[in-house]
Amino acid sequence: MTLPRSTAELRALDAAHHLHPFSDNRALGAEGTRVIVKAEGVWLTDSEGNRILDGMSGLWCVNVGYGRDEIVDAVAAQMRELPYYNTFFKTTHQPAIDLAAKLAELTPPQFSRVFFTGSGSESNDTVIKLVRRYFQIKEKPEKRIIISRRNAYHGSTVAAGSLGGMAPMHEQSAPIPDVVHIAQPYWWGEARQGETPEEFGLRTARALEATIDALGEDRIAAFIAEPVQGAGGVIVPPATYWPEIARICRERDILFISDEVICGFGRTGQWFGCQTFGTQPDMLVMAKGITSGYMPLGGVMVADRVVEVLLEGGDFNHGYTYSGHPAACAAALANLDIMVREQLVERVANDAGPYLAARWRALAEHPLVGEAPMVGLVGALELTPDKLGRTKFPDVGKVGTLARDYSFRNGLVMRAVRDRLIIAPPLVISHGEMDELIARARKTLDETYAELKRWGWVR
Ligand code: PXG
Repeated sequence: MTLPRSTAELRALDAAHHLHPFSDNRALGAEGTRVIVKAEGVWLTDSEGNRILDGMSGLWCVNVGYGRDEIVDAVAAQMRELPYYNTFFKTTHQPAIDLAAKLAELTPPQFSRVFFTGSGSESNDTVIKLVRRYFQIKEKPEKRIIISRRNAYHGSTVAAGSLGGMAPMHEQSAPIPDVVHIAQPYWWGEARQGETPEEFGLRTARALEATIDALGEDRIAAFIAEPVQGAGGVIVPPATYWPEIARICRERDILFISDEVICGFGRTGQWFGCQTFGTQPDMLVMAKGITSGYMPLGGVMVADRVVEVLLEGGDFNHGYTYSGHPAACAAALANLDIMVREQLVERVANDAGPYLAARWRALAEHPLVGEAPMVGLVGALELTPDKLGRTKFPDVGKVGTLARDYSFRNGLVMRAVRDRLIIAPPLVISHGEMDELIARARKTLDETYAELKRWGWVR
């Protein structure tokens, strides 16, 4: 038996052997990582015994909370019965079949088929191939361009990273051709002075139409977007944005892809974000909340009218070893059972969502907060030295990181994106825990404000 290692030992080994994602690994090694040892409900415990409220559901995924034996048991039972088999070459198995049928039931009516993957990134790579294959079969192979948005996140593989609009990622790995990025609907950060959110929402939506016209509709295959941009900082579009996008997608011969890796499975108060915002996607991208993160799994729902064309085209030469992995599908089925039985989507819409939103939006009165949007159980706090002028701090990201570190010390995981703090807690978070989350967030704002006063960055 191996003895438990001390925190110092774990940190040293981690620094010596582990390259962390999206990290400055030298700085991280010097500073030392936080070692998480267990979790229950919405609470994490680190190797020093600190209990931390997980305001981010891990990485936007643990929707049903930690410690669900039902999922663990379903996975263990499946692994004893059939730990692995593939879904290539004329074979299949019950977990993949049951999950595919379940997803057809839970997703909007245009969907009855799913392509399984292992992650959100793999799902978006799959989307690119599906979209291009669709127009090849329709004998419009010149329709190849996919329109996306700046500051979108669609994953980290070469192709998914290209769909995403993250400049720091593109600087390190040039995007693939035939992806074009338009403006994001980020009113607080990007509207002109005097432009209302409604005006700005229409203007940014119409950038889609203008781009289709400029490049030629005969070259555009699809538009991809997250209902609420998550990793980009929880960018909640003005009310005019989605209806206008929906109109443009209806009028033009392009496919619309809703990337629901974060917004899916109850996060926004409906099963899927497209239902909250009233869009009609042709493909719906899933991962994260499909298993609440207990096992890695992703998928792409493909609308019937697209499937019909794909079926005419014969072989689709694409797939992953772990497409429809039986143990991951078993985790998803158990997870979805919990969501249905405990009515977690309804809970977000009618109880937890409104409860947290009322308290969260009140944080906008804090002198440091410019806006405090929340949809369902996902929200953001824009930190600013000047609310009315919508001014940004110098050295973007410094204040966000400062506040994020205070939050950690206060026992609350919030993520910082630029100078925006964001939360997406598990959908099971209780009223008492939401009160605790708000108290810790408020303390974090006060401490950050006091520090910025010492720096002379606020008056
Ligand atoms: N689409 C969206 C909308 C996502 O949020 C992906 C695709 C890619 O999924 P995978 O499973 O390949 O990671 C994501 C992932 C962050 C953060 O820092 C967000 C994600 C991943 C890692 C970090 O907020 N989202």
